[in-house]
Amino acid sequence: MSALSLPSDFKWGFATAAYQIEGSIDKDGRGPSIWDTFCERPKKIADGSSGVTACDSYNRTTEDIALLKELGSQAYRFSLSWTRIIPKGGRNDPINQAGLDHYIKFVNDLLAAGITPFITLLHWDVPDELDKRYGGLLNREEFPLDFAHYARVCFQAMPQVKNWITFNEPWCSSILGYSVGQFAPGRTSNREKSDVGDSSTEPWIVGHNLLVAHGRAVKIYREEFKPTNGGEIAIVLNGDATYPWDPTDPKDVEAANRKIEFAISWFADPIYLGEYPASMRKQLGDRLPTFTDEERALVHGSNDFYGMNHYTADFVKHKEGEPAPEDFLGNLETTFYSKNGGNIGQVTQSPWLRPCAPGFRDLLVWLSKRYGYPKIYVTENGTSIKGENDMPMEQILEDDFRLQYYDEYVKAMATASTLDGVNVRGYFAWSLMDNFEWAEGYETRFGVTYVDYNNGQKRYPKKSARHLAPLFDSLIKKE
Ligand code: PNW
Repeated sequence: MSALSLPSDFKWGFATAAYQIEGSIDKDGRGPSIWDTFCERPKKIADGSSGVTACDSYNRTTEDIALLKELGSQAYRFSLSWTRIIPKGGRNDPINQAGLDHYIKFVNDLLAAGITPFITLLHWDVPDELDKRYGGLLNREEFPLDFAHYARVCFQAMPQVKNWITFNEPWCSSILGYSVGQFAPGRTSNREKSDVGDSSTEPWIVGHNLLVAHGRAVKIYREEFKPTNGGEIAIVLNGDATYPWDPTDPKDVEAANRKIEFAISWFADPIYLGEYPASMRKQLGDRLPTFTDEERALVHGSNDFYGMNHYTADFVKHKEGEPAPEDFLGNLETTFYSKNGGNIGQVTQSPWLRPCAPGFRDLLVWLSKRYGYPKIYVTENGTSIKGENDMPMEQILEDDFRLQYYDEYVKAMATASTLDGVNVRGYFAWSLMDNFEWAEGYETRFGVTYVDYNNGQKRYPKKSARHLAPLFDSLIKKE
């Protein structure tokens, strides 16, 4: 066990996102995002809630920084609310200095506390005005140009920030926002959920536009800011580890690989290899956009590091016959049990999440092999707990299930670093505190810190919060 280690310059900390924690949606001139309007629609959020107050972090930056310090966090990954900085979002729309000043101060306060900021430019809260003006993420010309302008405003205002992330999880924005309709803006072919949307085409267009917008922002950073400020920039991708349902069936083995291609390589292949995966082109044909030469040049080679969000694993069973037009998995199904009675992991509060730490090591190796052993920052990892929200507070604070999840996942990552040559250099636990868990509202808690929503958003660190500092201290090599 003591043979496991992480590199001496390894950084760890906690992660959050603006809409999930900030609240104060009208303060200091902030404009509405697609999540504000989505939450107002009936039956979109499980508990009928929204980010109106959330954890009130907009008004508690000092308290949040003190919490990070107390827990030993060396770095903090958070996102900016685009509509605080440019309330309407567009490149010809006014900049809101009050919103920008808020983040400049926050960054300076973090640095003064010795905490390294990792900034996500967009964690799903697209300006609502851009959605209404030209279809938001669906617009291949306008959206990348507006995003690139917003990115430039942020780079310019915060030269002291050396770690930038363009987008969080384009898979979720595309598939959950434009195929399943479970996330904003809620478009889908399912007419019980939405009057508008086409699940067979829109998610692939949105994914393409996010890649191009990412590429545009990276080009600006590298040409206009990196030479003087230094610093790095990348996109964050999510994806599960996979195992074949029947390891002796070559079709299940292939399907398990194809599931990762449809989730991760959809974005990572264009970035590292310059083209969409062959498996996706084969299934989707011309529903998957084709890169123009200009677009390809923007996207290919556009990551300074690999940003990895990872939570779970699945067994994968291939499907026979033609996939449905709205299929986004790659003509396969996922299961919790394998043919031989294997169980992927214990249930949590999140239907899609079951802990399986060996999968973390396996996926780190898979990614490293396919993309040439890039530097990896794990930008999210964590778990909910079945029934946690219904427990008395004393019991919530004793979150041994979460503590064990972190212990096993961090050790699996250290194993990949020590034994497999994986170049992992940073880790962020999701999340610093319980927060607005999107379509699940506040019923699902992912925090290492309990937030008492009924008593002024007061924060109470859970047991898991105090486990990470000694754990990383035992693994990170001393100079
Ligand atoms: C991530 N899935 O979302 C997000 O980046 C966070 O904002 C979120 O709070 C966290 O994970 C926990 O959910 C995901 O259905 C949401 O596979 C859904 C899925 C994956 C990631």
